[in-house]
Amino acid sequence: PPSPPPRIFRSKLPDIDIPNHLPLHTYCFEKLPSVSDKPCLIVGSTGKSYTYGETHLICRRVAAGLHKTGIRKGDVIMVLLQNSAEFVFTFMGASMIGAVSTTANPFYTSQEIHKQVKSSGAKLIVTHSHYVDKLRNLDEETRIGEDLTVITTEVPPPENCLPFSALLLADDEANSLDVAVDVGGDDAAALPFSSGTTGLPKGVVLTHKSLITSVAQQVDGDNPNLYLKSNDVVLCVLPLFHIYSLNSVLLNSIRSGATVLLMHKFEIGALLDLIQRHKVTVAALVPPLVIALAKNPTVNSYDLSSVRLVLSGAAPLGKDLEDSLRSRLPQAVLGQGYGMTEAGPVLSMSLGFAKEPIPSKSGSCGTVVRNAELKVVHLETRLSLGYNQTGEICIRGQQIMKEYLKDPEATSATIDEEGWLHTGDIGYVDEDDEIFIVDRLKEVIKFKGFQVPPAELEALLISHHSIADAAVVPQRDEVAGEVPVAFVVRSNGNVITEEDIKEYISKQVVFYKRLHKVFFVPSIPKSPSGKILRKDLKAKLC
Ligand code: AYL
Repeated sequence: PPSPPPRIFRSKLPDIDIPNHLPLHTYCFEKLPSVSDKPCLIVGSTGKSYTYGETHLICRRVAAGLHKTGIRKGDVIMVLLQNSAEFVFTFMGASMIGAVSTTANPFYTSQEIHKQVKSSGAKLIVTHSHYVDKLRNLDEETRIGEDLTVITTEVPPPENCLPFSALLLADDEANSLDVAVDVGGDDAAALPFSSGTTGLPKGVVLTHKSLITSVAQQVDGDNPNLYLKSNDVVLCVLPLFHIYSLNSVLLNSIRSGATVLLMHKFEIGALLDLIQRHKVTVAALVPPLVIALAKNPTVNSYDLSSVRLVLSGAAPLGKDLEDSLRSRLPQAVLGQGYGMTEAGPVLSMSLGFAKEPIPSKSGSCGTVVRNAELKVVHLETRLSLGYNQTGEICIRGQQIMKEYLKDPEATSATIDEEGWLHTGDIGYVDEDDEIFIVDRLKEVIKFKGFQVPPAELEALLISHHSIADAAVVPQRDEVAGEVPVAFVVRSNGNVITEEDIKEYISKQVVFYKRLHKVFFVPSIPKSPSGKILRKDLKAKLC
Protein backbone atom coordinates (compact mmCIF):
# COMPACT_ATOMS: atom_id res chain seq x y z
CA PRO A 1 0.00 0.00 0.00
CA PRO A 2 1.16 3.57 -0.64
CA SER A 3 2.75 5.14 2.42
CA PRO A 4 0.64 7.79 4.19
CA PRO A 5 1.59 11.45 3.66
CA PRO A 6 4.28 12.60 6.08
CA ARG A 7 3.29 14.30 9.31
CA ILE A 8 5.05 17.61 8.97
CA PHE A 9 5.71 20.00 11.83
CA ARG A 10 5.92 23.74 11.22
CA SER A 11 6.62 26.87 13.22
CA LYS A 12 3.77 28.60 15.00
CA LEU A 13 5.02 31.77 13.32
CA PRO A 14 3.86 32.46 9.76
CA ASP A 15 6.29 32.11 6.88
CA ILE A 16 7.94 35.33 5.76
CA ASP A 17 9.53 36.61 2.56
CA ILE A 18 13.26 36.01 2.77
CA PRO A 19 15.50 38.01 0.43
CA ASN A 20 17.83 35.06 -0.05
CA HIS A 21 18.72 36.04 -3.60
CA LEU A 22 21.02 38.71 -2.12
CA PRO A 23 24.70 38.27 -1.29
CA LEU A 24 25.13 37.46 2.42
CA HIS A 25 27.03 40.65 3.27
CA THR A 26 24.44 42.84 1.52
CA TYR A 27 21.69 41.15 3.49
CA CYS A 28 23.54 41.38 6.82
CA PHE A 29 24.46 45.04 6.38
CA GLU A 30 21.10 45.97 4.84
CA LYS A 31 20.24 48.39 7.66
CA LEU A 32 23.68 50.02 7.60
CA PRO A 33 22.42 53.58 6.92
CA SER A 34 20.33 53.55 10.09
CA VAL A 35 22.99 52.00 12.36
CA SER A 36 26.15 53.44 10.84
CA ASP A 37 27.24 55.26 14.02
CA LYS A 38 26.28 52.52 16.42
CA PRO A 39 28.88 50.09 17.76
CA CYS A 40 29.06 46.87 15.77
CA LEU A 41 32.08 45.18 17.39
CA ILE A 42 33.73 45.56 20.77
CA VAL A 43 36.97 43.71 21.40
CA GLY A 44 36.61 42.53 24.99
CA SER A 45 40.30 42.34 25.87
CA THR A 46 41.13 45.90 24.78
CA GLY A 47 37.80 47.68 24.81
CA LYS A 48 38.39 48.86 21.24
CA SER A 49 35.16 49.27 19.36
CA TYR A 50 34.16 49.63 15.72
CA THR A 51 30.96 51.29 14.56
CA TYR A 52 28.86 49.70 11.86
CA GLY A 53 30.17 52.27 9.40
CA GLU A 54 33.78 51.48 10.28
CA THR A 55 33.21 47.74 10.26
CA HIS A 56 31.60 47.81 6.85
CA LEU A 57 34.35 49.98 5.43
CA ILE A 58 37.12 47.72 6.78
CA CYS A 59 35.35 44.66 5.38
CA ARG A 60 35.30 46.37 1.97
CA ARG A 61 38.97 47.23 2.23
CA VAL A 62 39.77 43.62 3.13
CA ALA A 63 37.66 42.45 0.19
CA ALA A 64 39.77 44.59 -2.11
CA GLY A 65 42.94 43.42 -0.38
CA LEU A 66 42.05 39.76 -0.80
CA HIS A 67 41.32 40.46 -4.46
CA LYS A 68 44.72 42.09 -4.82
CA THR A 69 46.47 39.03 -3.39
CA GLY A 70 44.83 37.01 -6.16
CA ILE A 71 41.76 35.63 -4.42
CA ARG A 72 38.80 35.34 -6.78
CA LYS A 73 35.19 34.26 -6.69
CA GLY A 74 34.91 30.62 -5.63
CA ASP A 75 38.37 30.50 -4.07
CA VAL A 76 38.62 29.17 -0.54
CA ILE A 77 40.42 30.98 2.26
CA MET A 78 40.98 29.56 5.73
CA VAL A 79 40.08 31.66 8.75
CA LEU A 80 42.23 30.22 11.55
CA LEU A 81 41.53 32.80 14.20
CA GLN A 82 40.28 33.17 17.70
CA ASN A 83 37.37 35.54 18.13
CA SER A 84 38.65 38.90 16.97
CA ALA A 85 37.65 41.85 14.84
CA GLU A 86 39.90 40.45 12.09
CA PHE A 87 37.77 37.33 12.00
CA VAL A 88 34.74 39.42 11.14
CA PHE A 89 36.60 41.57 8.59
CA THR A 90 38.02 38.50 6.87
CA PHE A 91 34.79 36.53 6.73
CA MET A 92 32.72 39.45 5.46
CA GLY A 93 35.48 40.67 3.15
CA ALA A 94 35.68 37.22 1.58
CA SER A 95 31.92 37.17 1.09
CA MET A 96 32.11 40.51 -0.75
CA ILE A 97 34.31 39.06 -3.48
CA GLY A 98 32.52 35.72 -3.58
CA ALA A 99 35.35 33.87 -1.84
CA VAL A 100 34.51 31.07 0.57
CA SER A 101 35.67 31.01 4.19
CA THR A 102 36.59 27.67 5.67
CA THR A 103 36.79 28.20 9.40
CA ALA A 104 39.07 26.08 11.58
CA ASN A 105 40.06 25.83 15.20
CA PRO A 106 43.40 27.60 15.78
CA PHE A 107 44.13 25.02 18.49
CA TYR A 108 44.16 22.28 15.87
CA THR A 109 47.41 20.41 15.47
CA SER A 110 49.44 20.86 12.32
CA GLN A 111 48.08 17.55 11.07
CA GLU A 112 44.45 18.55 11.57
CA ILE A 113 44.98 21.92 9.88
CA HIS A 114 46.76 20.23 7.03
CA LYS A 115 43.85 17.88 6.38
CA GLN A 116 41.41 20.78 6.20
CA VAL A 117 43.68 22.89 4.00
CA LYS A 118 44.01 19.98 1.55
CA SER A 119 40.39 18.99 1.62
CA SER A 120 39.07 22.56 1.23
CA GLY A 121 41.71 23.64 -1.28
CA ALA A 122 42.41 26.82 0.71
CA LYS A 123 44.83 29.21 -1.00
CA LEU A 124 45.23 31.71 1.80
CA ILE A 125 45.17 31.51 5.59
CA VAL A 126 44.52 34.33 8.01
CA THR A 127 45.85 33.48 11.46
CA HIS A 128 47.70 34.69 14.54
CA SER A 129 51.51 34.83 14.36
CA HIS A 130 52.00 32.23 17.08
CA TYR A 131 50.17 29.59 15.04
CA VAL A 132 52.31 30.01 11.93
CA ASP A 133 54.78 27.37 13.07
CA LYS A 134 52.01 24.83 12.74
CA LEU A 135 51.66 25.79 9.08
CA ARG A 136 55.30 25.33 8.19
CA ASN A 137 56.10 22.05 6.46
CA LEU A 138 52.45 21.13 6.06
CA ASP A 139 53.85 19.05 3.26
CA GLU A 140 56.56 19.36 0.61
CA GLU A 141 54.29 21.01 -1.96
CA THR A 142 52.84 23.68 0.29
CA ARG A 143 55.32 26.45 0.94
CA ILE A 144 54.30 29.59 2.77
CA GLY A 145 54.60 32.64 0.59
CA GLU A 146 54.65 30.52 -2.55
CA ASP A 147 51.83 28.00 -2.70
CA LEU A 148 49.99 29.34 0.30
CA THR A 149 49.55 32.98 1.31
CA VAL A 150 49.64 33.40 5.07
CA ILE A 151 48.40 36.61 6.67
CA THR A 152 48.92 37.28 10.36
CA THR A 153 47.07 39.66 12.62
CA GLU A 154 50.17 40.58 14.65
CA VAL A 155 53.14 42.64 13.51
CA PRO A 156 55.81 42.08 12.45
CA PRO A 157 54.63 39.01 10.55
CA PRO A 158 56.77 35.87 10.70
CA GLU A 159 59.00 35.02 7.74
CA ASN A 160 57.25 34.84 4.36
CA CYS A 161 53.94 35.95 5.86
CA LEU A 162 52.07 39.18 5.23
CA PRO A 163 50.64 41.50 7.87
CA PHE A 164 46.87 41.94 8.05
CA SER A 165 47.44 45.56 7.07
CA ALA A 166 48.47 44.30 3.62
CA LEU A 167 44.82 43.46 3.09
CA LEU A 168 43.62 46.87 4.18
CA LEU A 169 43.76 48.69 0.90
CA ALA A 170 43.25 52.43 0.99
CA ASP A 171 39.64 53.56 0.82
CA ASP A 172 39.97 54.91 -2.72
CA GLU A 173 41.52 51.67 -3.92
CA ALA A 174 38.80 49.71 -2.18
CA ASN A 175 36.16 51.91 -3.75
CA SER A 176 37.58 51.94 -7.23
CA LEU A 177 38.06 48.21 -7.20
CA ASP A 178 34.38 47.82 -6.40
CA VAL A 179 35.01 44.18 -6.95
CA ALA A 180 31.98 43.90 -9.17
CA VAL A 181 31.46 40.22 -8.71
CA ASP A 182 28.11 38.70 -9.18
CA VAL A 183 27.66 36.66 -6.03
CA GLY A 184 24.82 35.24 -4.01
CA GLY A 185 22.19 32.53 -4.14
CA ASP A 186 23.74 29.13 -4.76
CA ASP A 187 27.34 30.35 -4.45
CA ALA A 188 29.19 29.02 -1.42
CA ALA A 189 29.93 31.49 1.38
CA ALA A 190 31.10 29.31 4.27
CA LEU A 191 32.76 25.92 4.40
CA PRO A 192 32.76 24.63 7.97
CA PHE A 193 33.84 21.02 8.50
CA SER A 194 31.63 18.40 10.09
CA SER A 195 31.60 14.64 10.23
CA GLY A 196 27.81 14.58 9.93
CA THR A 197 26.19 11.26 10.65
CA THR A 198 29.27 9.13 9.90
CA GLY A 199 32.93 9.09 8.93
CA LEU A 200 35.58 11.77 8.72
CA PRO A 201 35.10 15.56 8.74
CA LYS A 202 33.77 16.84 5.42
CA GLY A 203 33.41 20.34 4.02
CA VAL A 204 29.84 21.56 4.47
CA VAL A 205 28.91 23.90 1.63
CA LEU A 206 26.75 26.68 3.05
CA THR A 207 25.64 29.10 0.38
CA HIS A 208 24.65 32.75 0.58
CA LYS A 209 21.07 31.53 0.23
CA SER A 210 21.30 28.99 3.03
CA LEU A 211 22.92 31.37 5.50
CA ILE A 212 20.54 34.25 4.74
CA THR A 213 17.59 31.89 5.10
CA SER A 214 18.86 30.64 8.46
CA VAL A 215 19.48 34.14 9.81
CA ALA A 216 16.09 35.35 8.57
CA GLN A 217 14.37 32.36 10.15
CA GLN A 218 15.78 33.49 13.47
CA VAL A 219 15.74 37.29 13.47
CA ASP A 220 13.50 38.55 10.63
CA GLY A 221 9.78 39.20 10.38
CA ASP A 222 7.33 41.30 12.37
CA ASN A 223 7.54 38.76 15.15
CA PRO A 224 11.07 37.35 14.97
CA ASN A 225 11.70 33.96 16.60
CA LEU A 226 14.80 35.49 18.20
CA TYR A 227 14.11 39.15 18.80
CA LEU A 228 17.37 41.11 18.73
CA LYS A 229 17.31 44.90 18.94
CA SER A 230 19.92 47.42 17.86
CA ASN A 231 20.58 48.32 21.50
CA ASP A 232 21.37 44.72 22.40
CA VAL A 233 24.90 43.77 23.43
CA VAL A 234 25.47 40.17 22.39
CA LEU A 235 28.16 38.10 24.07
CA CYS A 236 30.43 36.34 21.58
CA VAL A 237 32.50 33.96 23.71
CA LEU A 238 31.76 30.81 21.73
CA PRO A 239 34.31 30.38 18.97
CA LEU A 240 33.34 31.95 15.65
CA PHE A 241 35.02 29.11 13.77
CA HIS A 242 32.05 27.00 14.88
CA ILE A 243 28.83 27.58 12.97
CA TYR A 244 26.78 28.17 16.13
CA SER A 245 28.59 31.37 17.00
CA LEU A 246 29.18 32.43 13.40
CA ASN A 247 25.51 32.18 12.55
CA SER A 248 23.51 32.72 15.71
CA VAL A 249 25.78 35.32 17.26
CA LEU A 250 27.67 37.18 14.55
CA LEU A 251 25.41 37.10 11.51
CA ASN A 252 22.21 37.46 13.56
CA SER A 253 23.62 40.44 15.43
CA ILE A 254 24.88 42.26 12.35
CA ARG A 255 21.56 41.73 10.59
CA SER A 256 19.84 43.21 13.66
CA GLY A 257 22.23 46.11 14.17
CA ALA A 258 23.18 44.84 17.63
CA THR A 259 26.63 45.09 19.23
CA VAL A 260 28.87 42.01 19.28
CA LEU A 261 31.16 41.76 22.29
CA LEU A 262 34.13 39.60 21.23
CA MET A 263 35.97 37.44 23.76
CA HIS A 264 38.97 35.56 22.42
CA LYS A 265 38.78 32.85 25.05
CA PHE A 266 36.59 31.73 27.89
CA GLU A 267 37.66 32.60 31.40
CA ILE A 268 34.95 32.94 34.04
CA GLY A 269 36.30 36.07 35.76
CA ALA A 270 36.85 37.97 32.53
CA LEU A 271 33.48 36.84 31.24
CA LEU A 272 31.59 38.08 34.29
CA ASP A 273 33.52 41.32 34.28
CA LEU A 274 32.71 41.95 30.62
CA ILE A 275 29.02 41.15 31.09
CA GLN A 276 28.88 43.68 33.92
CA ARG A 277 31.04 46.32 32.24
CA HIS A 278 29.34 46.27 28.85
CA LYS A 279 25.87 45.44 30.15
CA VAL A 280 25.50 42.36 28.01
CA THR A 281 21.84 41.70 27.22
CA VAL A 282 22.06 38.48 25.20
CA ALA A 283 24.32 35.51 25.89
CA ALA A 284 24.77 32.52 23.59
CA LEU A 285 26.23 29.61 25.53
CA VAL A 286 26.87 25.88 25.48
CA PRO A 287 25.90 23.64 28.41
CA PRO A 288 29.38 23.68 30.07
CA LEU A 289 29.20 27.49 30.20
CA VAL A 290 25.70 27.28 31.60
CA ILE A 291 27.18 25.07 34.33
CA ALA A 292 29.81 27.72 35.04
CA LEU A 293 27.21 30.48 35.28
CA ALA A 294 24.82 28.37 37.33
CA LYS A 295 27.34 26.90 39.76
CA ASN A 296 30.43 29.08 40.07
CA PRO A 297 30.32 30.99 43.38
CA THR A 298 32.10 34.08 41.94
CA VAL A 299 28.99 34.78 39.87
CA ASN A 300 27.32 36.22 42.97
CA SER A 301 29.80 39.10 43.17
CA TYR A 302 28.81 40.48 39.76
CA ASP A 303 25.82 42.41 38.56
CA LEU A 304 24.37 40.39 35.72
CA SER A 305 20.99 42.07 35.75
CA SER A 306 21.44 43.39 32.20
CA VAL A 307 21.14 39.87 30.73
CA ARG A 308 17.65 39.45 29.30
CA LEU A 309 18.15 36.35 27.16
CA VAL A 310 20.30 33.22 27.38
CA LEU A 311 20.49 30.83 24.46
CA SER A 312 22.04 27.39 24.91
CA GLY A 313 22.81 25.08 22.03
CA ALA A 314 25.14 22.54 20.41
CA ALA A 315 24.61 19.88 23.08
CA PRO A 316 21.80 18.74 25.37
CA LEU A 317 20.92 21.00 28.29
CA GLY A 318 19.40 19.13 31.21
CA LYS A 319 16.24 20.42 32.83
CA ASP A 320 17.92 20.66 36.26
CA LEU A 321 20.73 22.76 34.93
CA GLU A 322 18.34 25.06 33.13
CA ASP A 323 16.37 25.45 36.35
CA SER A 324 19.45 26.26 38.42
CA LEU A 325 20.54 28.93 35.93
CA ARG A 326 17.03 30.34 36.07
CA SER A 327 17.38 30.87 39.80
CA ARG A 328 20.63 32.79 39.22
CA LEU A 329 19.27 34.93 36.40
CA PRO A 330 15.60 35.33 37.29
CA GLN A 331 15.12 38.28 34.95
CA ALA A 332 16.34 36.45 31.83
CA VAL A 333 14.50 34.25 29.37
CA LEU A 334 16.35 30.95 29.03
CA GLY A 335 15.95 28.59 26.14
CA GLN A 336 17.65 26.39 23.65
CA GLY A 337 18.49 26.36 20.01
CA TYR A 338 19.03 23.09 18.21
CA GLY A 339 21.30 23.08 15.23
CA MET A 340 23.54 20.99 13.04
CA THR A 341 26.23 22.39 10.77
CA GLU A 342 24.68 20.68 7.72
CA ALA A 343 21.21 22.02 8.56
CA GLY A 344 22.32 25.57 7.88
CA PRO A 345 22.57 25.31 11.02
CA VAL A 346 19.41 26.08 13.04
CA LEU A 347 16.52 23.60 13.10
CA SER A 348 14.63 24.88 16.08
CA MET A 349 14.68 27.59 18.68
CA SER A 350 12.72 28.55 21.75
CA LEU A 351 9.76 30.82 21.01
CA GLY A 352 10.43 32.31 24.43
CA PHE A 353 12.90 34.53 22.54
CA ALA A 354 10.27 35.85 20.13
CA LYS A 355 9.08 39.45 20.08
CA GLU A 356 5.72 38.12 21.21
CA PRO A 357 7.11 35.28 23.28
CA ILE A 358 5.54 31.89 23.80
CA PRO A 359 7.28 30.27 26.77
CA SER A 360 8.97 26.93 26.12
CA LYS A 361 9.43 24.09 28.58
CA SER A 362 12.69 23.31 30.34
CA GLY A 363 14.58 20.71 28.38
CA SER A 364 12.91 21.54 25.08
CA CYS A 365 14.83 22.69 22.04
CA GLY A 366 12.04 25.03 21.03
CA THR A 367 9.93 24.84 17.90
CA VAL A 368 11.04 24.30 14.30
CA VAL A 369 12.07 27.60 12.71
CA ARG A 370 9.69 29.28 10.26
CA ASN A 371 9.92 28.69 6.47
CA ALA A 372 10.97 25.10 7.19
CA GLU A 373 9.47 21.67 7.61
CA LEU A 374 10.40 19.10 10.21
CA LYS A 375 9.41 15.48 10.50
CA VAL A 376 10.24 12.60 12.82
CA VAL A 377 10.64 9.23 11.13
CA HIS A 378 10.46 5.73 12.55
CA LEU A 379 13.95 4.24 12.73
CA GLU A 380 13.04 1.07 10.87
CA THR A 381 9.96 1.75 8.76
CA ARG A 382 11.08 5.34 7.90
CA LEU A 383 7.41 6.36 8.13
CA SER A 384 6.80 9.75 9.67
CA LEU A 385 5.45 9.86 13.18
CA GLY A 386 2.99 12.02 15.09
CA TYR A 387 3.15 13.85 18.40
CA ASN A 388 5.17 12.29 21.23
CA GLN A 389 6.54 9.48 19.07
CA THR A 390 10.29 9.11 19.04
CA GLY A 391 12.31 8.75 15.85
CA GLU A 392 14.94 10.39 13.66
CA ILE A 393 14.55 14.12 13.12
CA CYS A 394 14.57 15.33 9.51
CA ILE A 395 14.48 18.91 8.26
CA ARG A 396 13.70 20.52 4.90
CA GLY A 397 14.05 24.12 3.74
CA GLN A 398 16.26 26.56 1.88
CA GLN A 399 18.59 26.93 4.85
CA ILE A 400 20.14 23.45 4.62
CA MET A 401 23.58 22.87 3.12
CA LYS A 402 23.96 22.59 -0.62
CA GLU A 403 26.21 19.52 -0.34
CA TYR A 404 29.32 18.04 1.18
CA LEU A 405 32.26 19.38 -0.78
CA LYS A 406 33.28 16.94 -3.52
CA ASP A 407 31.42 14.10 -1.82
CA PRO A 408 28.18 13.25 -3.66
CA GLU A 409 27.94 9.91 -1.88
CA ALA A 410 27.95 11.42 1.61
CA THR A 411 25.58 14.14 0.37
CA SER A 412 22.99 11.69 -0.89
CA ALA A 413 23.30 9.64 2.29
CA THR A 414 22.31 12.77 4.24
CA ILE A 415 19.84 14.62 1.99
CA ASP A 416 17.26 12.39 0.28
CA GLU A 417 15.64 12.92 -3.15
CA GLU A 418 12.76 14.82 -1.55
CA GLY A 419 15.16 17.30 0.03
CA TRP A 420 14.92 16.00 3.60
CA LEU A 421 18.12 16.23 5.59
CA HIS A 422 18.49 13.34 8.02
CA THR A 423 20.06 14.63 11.22
CA GLY A 424 21.01 11.38 12.94
CA ASP A 425 19.36 12.81 16.07
CA ILE A 426 16.62 10.97 17.88
CA GLY A 427 13.79 12.96 19.37
CA TYR A 428 10.11 13.74 19.39
CA VAL A 429 7.72 16.66 19.08
CA ASP A 430 5.26 17.12 21.93
CA GLU A 431 1.65 18.27 21.63
CA ASP A 432 2.79 21.92 22.00
CA ASP A 433 5.06 21.49 18.95
CA GLU A 434 8.17 21.59 21.11
CA ILE A 435 11.12 19.44 20.09
CA PHE A 436 12.97 17.19 22.52
CA ILE A 437 16.23 15.44 21.61
CA VAL A 438 16.65 12.19 23.51
CA ASP A 439 19.53 10.36 21.85
CA ARG A 440 21.88 10.29 18.89
CA LEU A 441 21.80 7.73 16.12
CA LYS A 442 24.99 9.04 14.56
CA GLU A 443 28.42 8.19 15.83
CA VAL A 444 29.78 11.69 16.54
CA ILE A 445 30.85 12.42 20.12
CA LYS A 446 30.18 15.87 21.55
CA PHE A 447 32.75 17.26 23.98
CA LYS A 448 31.41 20.58 25.29
CA GLY A 449 29.56 20.96 21.99
CA PHE A 450 32.70 20.31 19.90
CA GLN A 451 32.57 17.43 17.46
CA VAL A 452 34.83 14.45 18.03
CA PRO A 453 34.48 12.13 15.03
CA PRO A 454 35.22 8.54 16.17
CA ALA A 455 36.24 7.56 12.64
CA GLU A 456 39.09 10.06 12.77
CA LEU A 457 40.46 8.65 16.04
CA GLU A 458 39.93 5.07 14.87
CA ALA A 459 41.96 5.75 11.72
CA LEU A 460 44.79 7.17 13.83
CA LEU A 461 44.68 4.21 16.22
CA ILE A 462 44.71 1.62 13.46
CA SER A 463 47.69 3.35 11.83
CA HIS A 464 49.76 2.35 14.90
CA HIS A 465 51.72 -0.86 14.26
CA SER A 466 50.86 -2.29 17.68
CA ILE A 467 47.12 -1.89 17.18
CA ALA A 468 45.13 -4.41 15.16
CA ASP A 469 41.67 -2.88 15.53
CA ALA A 470 39.95 -0.11 17.43
CA ALA A 471 36.63 1.58 18.12
CA VAL A 472 35.95 4.91 19.79
CA VAL A 473 32.69 5.68 21.59
CA PRO A 474 31.36 8.38 23.91
CA GLN A 475 31.34 8.07 27.66
CA ARG A 476 29.06 10.32 29.74
CA ASP A 477 30.81 13.14 31.55
CA GLU A 478 29.36 15.55 34.07
CA VAL A 479 30.99 18.68 32.67
CA ALA A 480 31.92 17.95 29.04
CA GLY A 481 28.72 16.01 28.31
CA GLU A 482 30.67 13.26 26.59
CA VAL A 483 34.32 12.24 26.31
CA PRO A 484 35.89 9.83 23.81
CA VAL A 485 37.09 6.44 25.04
CA ALA A 486 38.66 3.68 22.96
CA PHE A 487 38.38 -0.08 22.74
CA VAL A 488 41.61 -1.45 21.33
CA VAL A 489 42.73 -4.83 20.03
CA ARG A 490 46.50 -5.17 20.35
CA SER A 491 48.26 -6.76 17.42
CA ASN A 492 49.93 -10.10 18.09
CA GLY A 493 52.45 -10.11 20.92
CA ASN A 494 52.44 -6.35 21.45
CA VAL A 495 52.45 -4.84 24.91
CA ILE A 496 51.43 -1.27 24.13
CA THR A 497 49.92 0.40 27.23
CA GLU A 498 46.97 2.69 27.80
CA GLU A 499 49.35 5.61 28.43
CA ASP A 500 51.27 4.93 25.19
CA ILE A 501 48.05 5.04 23.24
CA LYS A 502 46.72 8.16 24.91
CA GLU A 503 49.97 9.96 24.23
CA TYR A 504 50.15 8.75 20.65
CA ILE A 505 46.71 10.26 20.01
CA SER A 506 47.12 13.46 22.00
CA LYS A 507 50.18 14.45 19.95
CA GLN A 508 48.06 14.39 16.83
CA VAL A 509 44.78 15.98 17.84
CA VAL A 510 43.28 19.07 19.43
CA PHE A 511 42.71 18.78 23.21
CA TYR A 512 39.03 17.83 23.09
CA LYS A 513 39.64 14.80 20.89
CA ARG A 514 42.03 13.21 23.43
CA LEU A 515 41.15 9.75 24.68
CA HIS A 516 40.06 9.60 28.29
CA LYS A 517 40.31 5.82 28.64
CA VAL A 518 41.54 2.85 26.69
CA PHE A 519 40.07 -0.62 27.18
CA PHE A 520 41.90 -3.61 25.74
CA VAL A 521 39.60 -6.19 24.19
CA PRO A 522 40.16 -9.40 22.18
CA SER A 523 37.99 -8.14 19.29
CA ILE A 524 35.70 -5.30 18.24
CA PRO A 525 32.06 -6.35 17.87
CA LYS A 526 30.91 -5.81 14.28
CA SER A 527 27.80 -6.42 12.18
CA PRO A 528 28.01 -8.90 9.29
CA SER A 529 28.63 -5.92 6.96
CA GLY A 530 31.59 -4.83 9.08
CA LYS A 531 30.03 -1.90 10.90
CA ILE A 532 31.21 -1.40 14.47
CA LEU A 533 28.43 -2.24 16.91
CA ARG A 534 28.84 0.94 18.93
CA LYS A 535 25.77 0.31 21.04
CA ASP A 536 27.32 -2.90 22.41
CA LEU A 537 30.50 -1.07 23.33
CA LYS A 538 28.63 1.83 24.94
CA ALA A 539 26.66 -0.70 26.98
CA LYS A 540 29.93 -2.00 28.44
CA LEU A 541 30.63 1.46 29.87
CA CYS A 542 27.58 1.61 32.09
P1 AYL B 1 27.27 20.56 15.07
N1 AYL B 1 20.32 19.74 22.26
C1 AYL B 1 20.84 18.52 22.02
N2 AYL B 1 21.72 18.26 21.06
C2 AYL B 1 22.09 19.28 20.27
C3 AYL B 1 21.58 20.58 20.44
C4 AYL B 1 20.65 20.81 21.49
N3 AYL B 1 20.16 22.01 21.75
N4 AYL B 1 22.12 21.36 19.48
C5 AYL B 1 22.95 20.58 18.76
N5 AYL B 1 22.94 19.33 19.23
C6 AYL B 1 23.72 18.18 18.76
O1 AYL B 1 27.15 20.21 13.64
C7 AYL B 1 22.88 17.32 17.82
O2 AYL B 1 23.30 15.98 17.94
O3 AYL B 1 26.41 21.86 15.21
C8 AYL B 1 23.24 17.87 16.47
O4 AYL B 1 22.98 17.02 15.39
O5 AYL B 1 28.62 20.72 15.66
C9 AYL B 1 24.71 18.12 16.65
O6 AYL B 1 24.81 18.63 17.98
C10 AYL B 1 25.24 19.08 15.63
O7 AYL B 1 26.54 19.46 15.94
C11 AYL B 1 22.21 27.49 17.23
C12 AYL B 1 22.13 26.49 18.16
C13 AYL B 1 23.75 26.21 15.94
C14 AYL B 1 22.87 25.35 17.99
C15 AYL B 1 23.68 25.20 16.88
C16 AYL B 1 24.40 23.95 16.82
C17 AYL B 1 25.49 23.81 15.92
C18 AYL B 1 26.20 22.51 16.32
C19 AYL B 1 23.02 27.38 16.11
O8 AYL B 1 21.49 28.64 17.41
